Amino acid sequence: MASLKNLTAWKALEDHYRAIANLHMRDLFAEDSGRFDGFSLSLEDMLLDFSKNRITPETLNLLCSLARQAEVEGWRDKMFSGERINTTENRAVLHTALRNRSDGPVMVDGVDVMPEVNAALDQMCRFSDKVRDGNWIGADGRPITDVVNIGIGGSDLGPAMVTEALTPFHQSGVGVHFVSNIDGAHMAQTLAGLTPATSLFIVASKTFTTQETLINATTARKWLTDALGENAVARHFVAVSANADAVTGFGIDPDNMFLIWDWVGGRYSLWSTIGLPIAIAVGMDNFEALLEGAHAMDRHFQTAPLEENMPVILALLGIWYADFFDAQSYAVLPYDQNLKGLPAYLQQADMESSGKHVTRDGEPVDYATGPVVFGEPGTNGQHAFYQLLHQGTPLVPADFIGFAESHYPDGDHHAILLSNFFAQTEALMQGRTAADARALLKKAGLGRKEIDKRLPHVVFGGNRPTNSILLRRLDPRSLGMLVALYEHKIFVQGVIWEINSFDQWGVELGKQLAAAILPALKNGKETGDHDSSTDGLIAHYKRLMAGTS
Ligand code: G6Q
Repeated sequence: MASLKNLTAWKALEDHYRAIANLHMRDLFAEDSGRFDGFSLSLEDMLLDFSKNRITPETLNLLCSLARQAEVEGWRDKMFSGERINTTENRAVLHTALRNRSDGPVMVDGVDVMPEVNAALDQMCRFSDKVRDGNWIGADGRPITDVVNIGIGGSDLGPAMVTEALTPFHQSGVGVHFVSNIDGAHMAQTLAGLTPATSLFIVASKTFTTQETLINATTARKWLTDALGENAVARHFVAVSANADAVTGFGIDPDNMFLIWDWVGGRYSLWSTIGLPIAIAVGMDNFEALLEGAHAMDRHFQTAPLEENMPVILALLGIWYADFFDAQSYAVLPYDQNLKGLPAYLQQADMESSGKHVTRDGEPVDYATGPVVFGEPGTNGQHAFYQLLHQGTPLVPADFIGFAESHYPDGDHHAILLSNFFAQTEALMQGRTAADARALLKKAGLGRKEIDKRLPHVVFGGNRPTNSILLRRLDPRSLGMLVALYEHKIFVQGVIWEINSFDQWGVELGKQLAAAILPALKNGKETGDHDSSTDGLIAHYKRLMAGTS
């Protein structure tokens, strides 16, 4: 059995929870005019305001003791120094080496990986410059106008999110597209707008065995060779992978392969050559600024005391709600349309890392681990699911993320956007008391009877926790800091929950199961191999396809 609950800090937090669970943040703010100063941190332009949480200074002390007793600092040092902390896959976890902007070495098994990392960055730089400058010539002599990244999961979500987030920094007329889904619609609809002679495909797959990516790449290859012939493949396909043999087997010139290493986890790989589409879209200077932002957060994570350490604080608050308040989800709410991919990105980063039910030693956990992550950009979410955040029965902690400056400053859009951000966090914290609600209804001209009837519906309990993350503007550096902040938050939670945050056996299961059913869909083989529901679905599919249903 896991040992977390035996830690003295855990037991103290259980007692403390009972003592403060019914405190209202409204009162905590009223009692302490310095609450914002006491519960906020900054790094460069990034402010983390965590004062609107159900905590007191004692909560924070106890949570930091928990982090110390769980040896967060020791595990952090193991990660940064290249120890094989991903034990089920026997791998080091070194996405931080990819953005190591210091001159220092990073050792894996006694070998400094930095020369290889820097060589890969140089290769990315040369190639992305060529494509953007029109010097990478297609089979018929024309320059590339469109790049299609074919990948899925970690080989898609990170680069897609960052490329979109940095839209104001796109440097050239080269369009960058992402195809991930095995659903033929995704590839067909993307290709429909493209010309073979001016299209370049990046096949992004660390393993180069992922079914979706290989099928999509095969479809793209046929589309290309039907128009331009087999010889065109070398000019129109490049690969990002750790599997050189499979890349060559697919027909891609090894000179056009960008290397990734087994110590880079898929969902932590946007900083690697998997970021090639980002570099093509925004240029290598901006890609390096992204790395530098992440490196600044790495340094902060490594050096700041736990009490002042942003990722540690975010992680501890997440544990406070998941394990003591029984919150089973949390919302990520970017108040920036270009960051609309962030919730989906963090869904993978967080849920694939923390969706674990056994400890690193394989013992069942007897506490909650990773919550469900969801979100939408504000203000869209306000008109959709915020109702539940304000008045629903579950407690849903939320992270609000915004930027002081807009890349699109015309009119009042941005001030209105941010006023919504701030107002929502205030309302979630304050709620609306019965007295205020009554006064409001009275002012609207309602009679006493009608007021009594409506009152329960317009009262808001408040006391709903939020973190506010405010930065100057969304740019490569601030985005790097933001993403690294969440990566380290996830890491700290994994250490405290005693889980391996870096494997993903659930993904592997999906890969195997589909392979087992495909033959039954493709040929006339009778079903009967599966449970009655799965067999029933297969049989009904076949009847529909045969026109007999
Ligand atoms: C991420 C996971 C997973 C992976 C995809 C694609 O951490 O491992 O999302 O990125 O399954 O894998 P390939 O890059 O090997 O195609």
